[in-house]
Amino acid sequence: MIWNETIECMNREEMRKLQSIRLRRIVEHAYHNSPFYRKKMQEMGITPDDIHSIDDIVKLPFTVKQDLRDNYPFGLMAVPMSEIVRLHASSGTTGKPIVVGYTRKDLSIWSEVVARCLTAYGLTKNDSVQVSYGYGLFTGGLGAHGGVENIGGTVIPMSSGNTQKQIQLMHDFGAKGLACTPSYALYLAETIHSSGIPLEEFKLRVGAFGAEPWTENMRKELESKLNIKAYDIYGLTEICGPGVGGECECQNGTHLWEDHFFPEIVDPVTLQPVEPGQHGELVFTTLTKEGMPMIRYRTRDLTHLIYEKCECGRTAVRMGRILGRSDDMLIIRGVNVFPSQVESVILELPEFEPHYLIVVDRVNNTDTFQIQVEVRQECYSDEMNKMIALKKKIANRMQSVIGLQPDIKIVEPRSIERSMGKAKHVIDNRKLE
Ligand code: ADP
Ligand code: K
Ligand code: ZN
Repeated sequence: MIWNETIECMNREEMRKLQSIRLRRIVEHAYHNSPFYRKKMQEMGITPDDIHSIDDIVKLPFTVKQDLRDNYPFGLMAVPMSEIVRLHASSGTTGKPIVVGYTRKDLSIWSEVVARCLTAYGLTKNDSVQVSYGYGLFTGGLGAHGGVENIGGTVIPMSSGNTQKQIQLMHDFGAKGLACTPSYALYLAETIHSSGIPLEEFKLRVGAFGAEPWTENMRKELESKLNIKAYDIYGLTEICGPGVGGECECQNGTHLWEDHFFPEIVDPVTLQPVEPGQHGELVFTTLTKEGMPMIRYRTRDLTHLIYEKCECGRTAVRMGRILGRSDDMLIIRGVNVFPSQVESVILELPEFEPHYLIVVDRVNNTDTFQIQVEVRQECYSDEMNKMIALKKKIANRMQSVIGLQPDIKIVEPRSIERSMGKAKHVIDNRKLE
């Protein structure tokens, strides 16, 4: 099933025409209604008249997170506040949060794109979906919520937390879909297994997981633990929230809804567009957003784009898995390390639980690199030799994947903190210096 076949399966030439019309319109809107963008464009010596087609997008200035901070809270709004009907903000682990405002139309587009995702996962109005993303300023909860209502499904607005109750109601209400972070899905799975309720008594079939990077190995883990199909949903507050893209039944890339959010991949250093299909930083331009248009917004997410038509019939461009945010990349003894690489290795090895914590520090001018990981109860042993062999096994595998030998600390099952939202996988004590 396809929610909006005309758009999702539009041929590329027509899509580019549509994007061209919309780009011109959004640039006009931003230029005339947002002093921030007008100033930026004037500094580059361009006006909306320089934009003829989507190819001209490269003439436009980039926007970065710092621009949102510098203009906190409402400096980037391009409509009067009377037109803004909703605010959201991202967690903003450092400094001021990022605030975004939506008009009525922006909200309806958001629920349209989430509806496309949910339909691609096979959900319909006959299904109920438990939304276990946090509700509130975070876009996850209300974003997924709007999409479920739009397809006519039954929303179970749980928000995150209260894990025992989540399990109980998921069971009693017969939720077919679960929308939450992959980390929380893992925690919910663990809780179901220890609850003693047989998995067969749950109607769960579909996971809509996102808001943080996750790996193919994590997908396999969640699918087998919950007996579901686990699909990716991608988004970020600055662009609208979850639903900027979603996977289809092929599970072979995340379709981006490029009639609303135009994606580019640029080299994060030179900021030049990369060759088609190459990896780089994902950049979005919102083609229809009224409240707070984003022009060439640098996401910091590293991925690549796939332009071939998908087996599912959709032509909408696909994005490969996100390796991580460039901000999350650790440089340890000169080697680039992504938490997702560590996750992937841990999930390959059956002796370990899929929970881990990376601890980095600097001792005597040298970086230390520790990975704490839980060993499965069945694999735990009092015999030193066995534990040492296990440590060696995982350390060697890390060495071959990352190119760096970590110090492995095996910890007791359930000792690493579980996450109900975005998991925190890294403690970098070097930053405290
Ligand atoms: P914050 O920046 O505070 O985390 P957001 O909720 O806006 O706030 O986070 C958006 C970011 O989350 C994205 O830029 C991306 O790094 C990450 N993200 C969201 N969905 C996914 C996904 N499906 N896969 C990988 N990363 C994701
Ligand atoms: K996120
Ligand atoms: Zn597809």
